[in-house]
Amino acid sequence: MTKTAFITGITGQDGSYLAPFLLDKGYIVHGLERRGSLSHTDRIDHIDHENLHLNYGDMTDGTNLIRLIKDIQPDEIYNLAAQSHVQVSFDTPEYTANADALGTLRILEAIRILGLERKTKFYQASTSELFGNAPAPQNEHTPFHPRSPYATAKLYAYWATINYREAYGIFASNGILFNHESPMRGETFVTRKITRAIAAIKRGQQTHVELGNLDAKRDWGHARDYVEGMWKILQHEIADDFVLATGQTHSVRDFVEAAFALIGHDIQWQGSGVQETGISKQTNQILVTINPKFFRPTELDILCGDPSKAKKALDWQAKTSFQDLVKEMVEHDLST
Ligand code: NAP
Ligand code: F7E
Repeated sequence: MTKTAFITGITGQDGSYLAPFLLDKGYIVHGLERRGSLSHTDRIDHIDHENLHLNYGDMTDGTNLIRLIKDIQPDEIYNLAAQSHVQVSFDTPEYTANADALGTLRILEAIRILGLERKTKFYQASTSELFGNAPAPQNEHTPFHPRSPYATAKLYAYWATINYREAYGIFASNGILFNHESPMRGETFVTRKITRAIAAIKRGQQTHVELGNLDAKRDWGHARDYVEGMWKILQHEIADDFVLATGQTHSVRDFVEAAFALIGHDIQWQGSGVQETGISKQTNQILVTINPKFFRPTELDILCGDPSKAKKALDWQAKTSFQDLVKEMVEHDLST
């Protein structure tokens, strides 16, 4: 029987990988599209498929979400929509809570109000940001300590998902995903900011890139691998919560060095604090400077996930190495 999926956040990075993944599996895919004065659908415009349908709506508009879910009657909902930028959440905490925390509640309530508790499975896009500065490696048993308005909103959504599972028997699962990137990554997240800057420097359109904390460490995987994990989480025999991660961690500094090496610059670091610069060994150009405006009021020093539960229960593991991820992103930005 053909399954129907509803993806909120279909126009984002993960949605743009998940939609074709599900279409290839034979799903009918509905997505939530925000109306903007300019189009938001660049990442999925290339998907020309009769089973892909976009519906206008917003995570802050509960009645519309109920109407859509009533009409679509989804077998699976992937709740990917969110104000997903940690630094922006410090400037927009109320909106972030509305979209990320209450938005999740609105979808769960829609499933309950419409009597879809036994039909519709629910995937919540939870995050390694929940762990805060808990010692690495972090797994499903690591205590949470959110350190941003984004993470506190996502903590509410995480627990709402579990509460609706326990209270109403909804197949509702959290994927606690560590950072995952791709050529489709938003341009102000640090990896894509670096790879886009490299392409602009190579073309002579920019001299250097301004960054914040170079010493933060993240467990970076590829979005393509992680959307398969989302699907596997909803195919598991019981609803449960899973960490998806690579199990390896690299600093922002490591990412800078790996990315610039691909265009022939070995970075040498000079100075410290806000005076630190990254200089090309080959040309002596200053390619990296520090701008304190990219520092956060509270930072996460090291994220490194332990994905062994997902490996054992879901037969899932990250396939793309850090080096291959950096290469794919740099090559994409150099070619566009
Ligand atoms: P993204 O690229 O920022 O995409 C976010 C999506 O949410 C976009 O489609 C965006 O629409 C939509 N959206 C935002 N606010 C909305 C609203 N009020 N109503 C309706 N749609 C709204 O994020 P991503 O990297 O794909 O991440 C997907 C999800 O996983 C997010 O929930 C994120 O918090 C979570 N997550 C991401 C990572 C990661 O490393 N990527 C790790 C853990 C968890 P527009 O296109 O119109 O802006
Ligand atoms: O920052 C540091 C920054 O913004 C990574 C989201 O998908 O993953 C993402 O959140 C690190 C931080 O991602 C700049 O301080 C240095 O330590 O790329 P990011 P994030 O905050 O880790 C989690 C798992 C999510 O759930 C989120 O939705 O890089 N950093 N210099 C910088 N970060 C940015 N953005 N810009 C800089 O110039």
